[in-house]
This record gives sequence, C-alpha cells and structure tokens, in this order.
Amino acid sequence: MGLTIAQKIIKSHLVSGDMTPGSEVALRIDQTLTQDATGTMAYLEFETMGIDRVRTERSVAYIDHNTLQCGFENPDDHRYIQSVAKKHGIWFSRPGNGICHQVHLERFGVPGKTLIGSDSHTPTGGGLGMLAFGAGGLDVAVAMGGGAYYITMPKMIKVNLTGHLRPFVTAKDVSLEILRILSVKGGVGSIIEWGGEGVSSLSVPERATITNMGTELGATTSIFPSDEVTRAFLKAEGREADWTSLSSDADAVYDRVIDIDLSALEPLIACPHSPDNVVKVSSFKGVKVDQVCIGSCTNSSLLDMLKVAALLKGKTVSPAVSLSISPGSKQVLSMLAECGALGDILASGARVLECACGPCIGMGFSPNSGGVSLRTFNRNFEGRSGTADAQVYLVSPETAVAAALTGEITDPRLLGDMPQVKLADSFKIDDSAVLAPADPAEAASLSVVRGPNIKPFPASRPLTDEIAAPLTLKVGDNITTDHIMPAGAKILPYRSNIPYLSQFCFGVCDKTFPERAKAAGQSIVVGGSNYGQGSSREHAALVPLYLGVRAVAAKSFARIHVANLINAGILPLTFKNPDDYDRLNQGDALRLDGVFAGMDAGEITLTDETTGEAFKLTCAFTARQKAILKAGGLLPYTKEENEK
Ligand code: MIC
Ligand code: SF4
Repeated sequence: MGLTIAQKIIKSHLVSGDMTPGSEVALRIDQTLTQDATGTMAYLEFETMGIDRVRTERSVAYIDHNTLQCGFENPDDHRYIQSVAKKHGIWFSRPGNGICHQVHLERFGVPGKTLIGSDSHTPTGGGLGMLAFGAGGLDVAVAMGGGAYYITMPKMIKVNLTGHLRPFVTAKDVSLEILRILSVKGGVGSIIEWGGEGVSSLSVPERATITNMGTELGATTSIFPSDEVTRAFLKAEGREADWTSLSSDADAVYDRVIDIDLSALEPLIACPHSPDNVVKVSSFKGVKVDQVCIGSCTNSSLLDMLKVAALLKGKTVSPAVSLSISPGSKQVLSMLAECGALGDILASGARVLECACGPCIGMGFSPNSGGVSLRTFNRNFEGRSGTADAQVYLVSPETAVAAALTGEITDPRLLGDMPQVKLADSFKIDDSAVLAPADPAEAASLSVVRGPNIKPFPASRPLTDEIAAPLTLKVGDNITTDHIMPAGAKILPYRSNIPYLSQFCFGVCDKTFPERAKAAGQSIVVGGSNYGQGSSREHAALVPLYLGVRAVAAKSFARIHVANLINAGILPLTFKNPDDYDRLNQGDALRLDGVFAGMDAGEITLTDETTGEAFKLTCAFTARQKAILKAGGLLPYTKEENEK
C-alpha cells in the first residue's frame, strides 16, 4: 500500500510506535521554533533539563508577540531569551525581524523535515512540505534536548484541488471554505494533505496561508507536496539546495477525500466569534466597518502585501475606517519599500505597524467599543482583540482592502479589475537580525540574564488515587485557550509569572473563578466538546494547575491542550456518555475514586455527592502518559527518569 506525504515523513522520523491511526508514535524532531510569549517558559523548562546545547539540526527563538514594551517585563524577557539562546545553541530572531512562521518559511524551513514550535500555527511550514506541529513549551524543550515528540497517529484527509482561483478569490477563501465544510472540530485527529492539479497554481505563501489555518480545523497538521513551485520559492530565498521533491504515492490511501473546485469559490468571510462561522461576502449589504487589519502569520507575505498595495494605489482609506498593515517580516517590508509599494500603502492613509503579531493577539490596535473589525487573521474568538464587545470578522487581504476603501463589508470583486502582481524571482536576503549562537567553547562562560518578572513554576502534585473536589466551573462547547488564559497587551507580559496571570484565568467566562478556585484548594472543571481549542499556550494548563485544578471532564478535547494538561499533571477525562454533561452542576461536590486502577482500565467513575449520581469517564492514556500523570507532570517525570 502506498503512503501519503505525511506518512512518508513520519516513517522516516519514527523513533517508536506503530503507524496505525489512534496509536501513539514518537517522532525525531529536526527543527524547533519558539516565540516570546511561550518562549520564556519553554527555555526555563529547557534549563531545568541541564542540557548544554540543543540537539536539533536547527532551533530558532523568535521575538514577535510581546513587542509592545509598556514596562520592563517584555524587554526583560527578550534579553533572557537572547542570552539563553546564545548559550545553548539556538538562533535568535530579533524583534522587528518578523513573525516566527513567516520568517521560518522564508529563511529556515526545509521540505521533508519535522518541526515543532511553541505556537499553534507552526503548521504554516506545511506550505513548504514540512511536517510541522504546534506544541506546548515543555514538549518543545524536550525536543530541543533531543527527545522525541509524541503524537497520536492521525487519520489522513486529502483535499483535492481542481481549477484555479479567479480574481479577488484567494488562498484565504480556500481556508475559510474548508472551515465551512469541516468546522473547528473537523480536523481533530487528522492530518490534512492538499493535493490535486489545482496545487500547482498556488505559490508557497498561498499554500502557507492554507496550512496555517488548518490549525483552526483542530488538525494535527496540514501539508502540501514539495514541487517545482516550492523549488522556485527556495531558489528566490537563495536556498535551492534545501529543496527536495515530495509527493504522495499514487496508491496512497486516505480516510476521507474532499474535493474543492478553486474556480467555483467566491470571497468568503468568517463572522463573530468563530473561524468556522463562514458565509459569502456578497451576502452582506451596508454593514459599516470601523477598523481593518491586514497582516498576521496567515496573510502577511510579500504576495499579500503587493496585492494590497496595488489595490490601495491612488486611493484613500474611508474616513470611517482605521486601517493597519503589518508586513510579516523585515524581508517583506524592505522589498515593499524598494519597489515603491510601501509608498502606495502610506499614501492611502494606512497605518503601518511593525513586523509582528500585533493586533492579532491584542498587542495594540484594539477596536473601538462595539466596533466592527475586519481582519486578515486566523482567529476571531470573543475578546481576543482586546475589546470585549468588538465584532471581529476574518477575511482575505482583498476583501479587507475593499472594506477599508468603502467603509462597509464589500465584495472585493466590485473594486474593478484585479491588478496583476508577480513575485520577484529572487528575494532580498538580509539575515542581519538573526543572531547566531555562541560556539560551544565560548558558551560555557556565558551567563543568562533573568529579570524580576520571572517567577517559579507552579508546584506539581503527584496524582492521588482519590480526588474529592468541587466542580468550580462548568463551561460550554469550543472553549478556547483564549477563554482559559486570555492574552492581550495587559496580560501577555506576565507569561513567566504564573501567580500574576492566575487572576485572569477564565476571565472571559467568569471573573470570579480564580478566587473561588483558590478558596476551594483543589477543584474539577467541566467542559463541552473541543475543550481547549486554539493556541498552544501551556499557560492554559499551568495556571489552572496553580489554582488547584486536578481534573477536567469534557465531551472532547483539542489535541495540543490535552497534551499540555497531561504535561502539567492535570487529568483530562472524557464523558463516556456526552449527555452526562447536562447532569452536572457548577458547585456540586465531586469525587473521583480508584484513579490508578481506572487509568489502567481506561475508565474512571465520577461521583456527584450533591446529587448522588455517578458517571463514567473514559481515559485512554498510553503507558507514558499514565507515568507522566502519576509523577505529577512531564517535568517531575523527566527528573524521575533521569535519576533511574
Ligand atoms: C495565538 O495565536 O493565540 C498565539 C498567541 O500565537 C498562541 C501562542 C501563545 O498563546 O503564546 C498560539 O497560537 O499558540
Ligand atoms: Fe502571531 Fe497571530 Fe500568528 Fe498567533 S495567530 S502567531 S498571535 S500572528
């Protein structure tokens, strides 16, 4: 039987496990990346492992999230990351050099290699034919130390593309179409492989837009073949030698095949507050727009920016709209400047922000009260923009420009003819903002700079056979990590200060949760389906751990979050009968009995002492996951293993 592209890469990186869907496989990791909002914690974790130098082929630390410096916290963290990177063999991408995923695609990604990053959009690398996963910081720390990365062997979904995109219809609309078809849960447990004759009409940045938003489907990752288009992109980056051809076997078997005719697509828009709430842009008439943001790791490539500049050229942004543009990298910005496109953007009245995540993660540029914001980003979760009652829509750069010019949600096809935009054959290569690590001889004498905002990790507790705890919080379906541990300019600077962060835990759902959880000492949280979707932030597990959460019972979990819960030593349990969710009430006194035997049997009983009812919860943990949970998390587990 033939293999898919992903199966081929998994096979060549398999450390242990068998490749049957649902079993655990351990993969050798070639490259890692971190960003600054998750990086500080990841490097603190790496340091506790006592390994002098990373054992990967390439590890890169990016500064792109926490770039607003409203106090000492972010610059202190940047200095910490810079010094730890230099000492331990990690390349350091300075603030201003760009968004991790965009820069990694341009300068470091290699087809056929494995990459894990402490950011959920690491699958952007799939646009180049990398097998790239988002992961918690601790998993990235382990991989930097040469340890394997464990995943549940996914099913394979193929999306077969035919035809080609018509003017004003873009790769972003392809992403929104697959979200419309599959929903934010539809990719869970699967790798999405993009194929078919339509693929050759998509450039690498367009493919990367699509693999980037595979994260919103809950997919383990997404991947494109590596073909002549990939080779041309790498050649333009001066890296043709990194190219290899990658395709699936003709007789590869997929669990599901979805057909998308690119020629039949129309401009699409995701409505508040979920990326899968997708309709046609043409269905909107007269909806006023206050703000438009173009950028983020989804849509900040040179191609996107050139199209935006061409559409803005000679025109003026509507007085009702505030338009921001953040190019994805220094390379993109300097090429825009050199060809004059930046001048066209500025002349239109747009505000040019630095090459960073910025508004995407609420780092500035929040909308006005109740404002309508159209963004070329990948997430429109409630409150994520920094304005609680903002209405955020996700669109392509073309649709974003149409709204910026007209002041209303507008079908971009009404703008007239799409100007022709072509990518240059060679890009401007300037890696001066990427600092090389010290050589091993010098590294030993280097010290690491730590600011006062770095506080100790929450203490882990070994698992107990009985857990008696109140149900301190019951939440619904599709709870995101932005609900559990919000981000934004006011909170993100405290990512290395768990006690401080804890006061905002579940703030979007219930501001009283932190106080109630602390008062209870230990507690159990109940969630609906797809609990923990979204970001890779391990803080969404570490902060609940600090607040005494011992277990989360949910209808189902998102992949990265469930791994983070296990790594933190919190039990993720799934309702055997999803309807039991309805029979539990916030405030009930709960008890889990026989946890150890239950873990072995794959089923634990939860008793609601308030109502007297009992429920079955499933827990299909692997032997390794059980050992991690019993030890109280991955750090104590690794320590125990090292002492053996
Ligand atoms: C996000 O888009 O939510 C983030 C911020 O990039 C996160 C990482 C984080 O929370 O620091 C992600 O997607 O993993
Ligand atoms: Fe940055 Fe936004 Fe991409 Fe997350 S989704 S990495 S915040 S640009």
